[in-house]
Amino acid sequence: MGNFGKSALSIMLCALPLLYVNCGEFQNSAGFGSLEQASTGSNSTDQNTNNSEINSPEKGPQTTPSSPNPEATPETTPGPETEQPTQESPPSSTSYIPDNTPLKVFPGAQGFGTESPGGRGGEICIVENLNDSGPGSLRHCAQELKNRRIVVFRTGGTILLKKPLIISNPYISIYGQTAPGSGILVRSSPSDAGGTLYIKTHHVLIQHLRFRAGTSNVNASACCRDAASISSSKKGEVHHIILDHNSFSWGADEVLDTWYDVQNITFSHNIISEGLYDNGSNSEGPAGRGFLIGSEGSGNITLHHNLMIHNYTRNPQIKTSGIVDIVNNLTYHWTGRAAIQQTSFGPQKVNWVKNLWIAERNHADGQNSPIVFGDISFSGGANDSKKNMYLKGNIGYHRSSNSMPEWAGVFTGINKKYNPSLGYHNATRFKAPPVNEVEASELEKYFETNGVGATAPVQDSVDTRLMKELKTRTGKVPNCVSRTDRNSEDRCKINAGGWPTMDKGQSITDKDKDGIPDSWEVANGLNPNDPKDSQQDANNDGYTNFEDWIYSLGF
Ligand SMILES: [Ca+2]
Ligand SMILES: [Ca+2]
Ligand SMILES: [Ca+2]
Ligand SMILES: [Ca+2]
Repeated sequence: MGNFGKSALSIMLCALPLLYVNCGEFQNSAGFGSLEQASTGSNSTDQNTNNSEINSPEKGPQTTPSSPNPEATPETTPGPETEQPTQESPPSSTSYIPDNTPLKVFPGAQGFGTESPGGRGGEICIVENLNDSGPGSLRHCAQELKNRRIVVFRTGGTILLKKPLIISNPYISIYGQTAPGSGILVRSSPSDAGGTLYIKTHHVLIQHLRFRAGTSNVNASACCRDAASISSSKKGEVHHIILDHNSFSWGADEVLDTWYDVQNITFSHNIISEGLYDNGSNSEGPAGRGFLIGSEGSGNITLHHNLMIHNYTRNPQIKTSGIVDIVNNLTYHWTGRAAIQQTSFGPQKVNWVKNLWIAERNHADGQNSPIVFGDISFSGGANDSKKNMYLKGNIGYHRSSNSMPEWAGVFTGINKKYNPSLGYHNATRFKAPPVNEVEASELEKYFETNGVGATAPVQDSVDTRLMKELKTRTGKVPNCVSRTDRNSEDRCKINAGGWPTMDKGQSITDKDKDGIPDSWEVANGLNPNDPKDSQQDANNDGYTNFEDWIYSLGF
């Protein structure tokens, strides 16, 4: 069975809610093909390092006997598909901007897929309560509505989902910065097994939302509990996704991932934090994984100016067969591997440009040492190929300055520095849209100055803590609840500072419900009693009046 079939099989199986347990078992199976295991066939080298990452599935020798075919299994799955994807709806008739617009999804957007209209020109859908579903809920606007749509918030607070939020209808922009009070946090239910957000369609923009999964009390089901996952079950259905200025945390599989054939995606200015380490309900063992980009068929993906913090491993892990442009991302504090490039789905084209990895002060967290894997751990396997990584200006534990060779931070096994004669590095950058760069050494300052994560309307207490921990070089990978007390405590309440208090705030006045507040309409020559004018373009710059308003907010 080819890779296509393998992935499709596992997706189909894991898509069935009744087979959650099987998903966990699959996760525990192999197919993770690190170079050292591929060459030695055992984890003895790992054991010699007293390294607890031997329990991590990405190192994968611990196959589960009940798994029917270890090689048929990716280490992650896109999670439950509790609803069938709907047919793509035609763009709303109110839309005047063609799909093939060269206009960026927002002014200044950079990276693959940012030439997208998102929900531009669509119906304004107002979230005015914190309910799981029903009129006025986020689920109604994001999941149930089929039209091209723009989602705005008239309340702040925490939305406690009863089941995952699944966006499978295309052409949508969700603007968390419109929320009053503390803004919006989306949280998974402890009594549900799935992840928080799944994106399974095209032309999606999400800004300034917080997705924090948290622990699940459902046994053996945490395999798919990401804070957010972009995944497809069909070639060509998922593309043009832009996740900008969001905060993702407390996933039990990864915190954030892409899986299968997804294209033209940009992750910018997000915080990906605190993958839950010993999540208790996960049969596969310790996780704490950050950010995975996979798998076969996926490509044209940009990661720029993201902060990964307190994730045990995968900061990020690139496991695709297409171009991935990784620019100006900062990782602080990991305890297994920092970044990983893995060729198990075919030859790769990965640009690593001016990224920064900062080890925690003591270089250990009672679990592991980050030093033995390098700043970028290159794991090959059956699909090893030449010239599949471009390296420029990355700074980490092993490459502390730009006077060192570009590949100084790359390792190909435990304590095994990359030998340039292997020829994995490419002399030129793989073709990708331009991204404004700073030097890696300037990144911390850049984030302090410009902010990162969901900063609007205000940063929540989780991100405030994380930024302080970065600055002071403190903090831990959360190990919130031991396996024995899984059902008795909310581990994130114990070890990760607790769920933040999110104020509802005071809604703006928007009489005609066109998304723009009355005051701004009056001040800018629009009509606060005309619901149509927000989707027109008074200054003829291509962006609607609604977008002109929202980007005047400065977030
Ligand atoms: Ca996952
Ligand atoms: Ca209005
Ligand atoms: Ca109006
Ligand atoms: Ca305009």
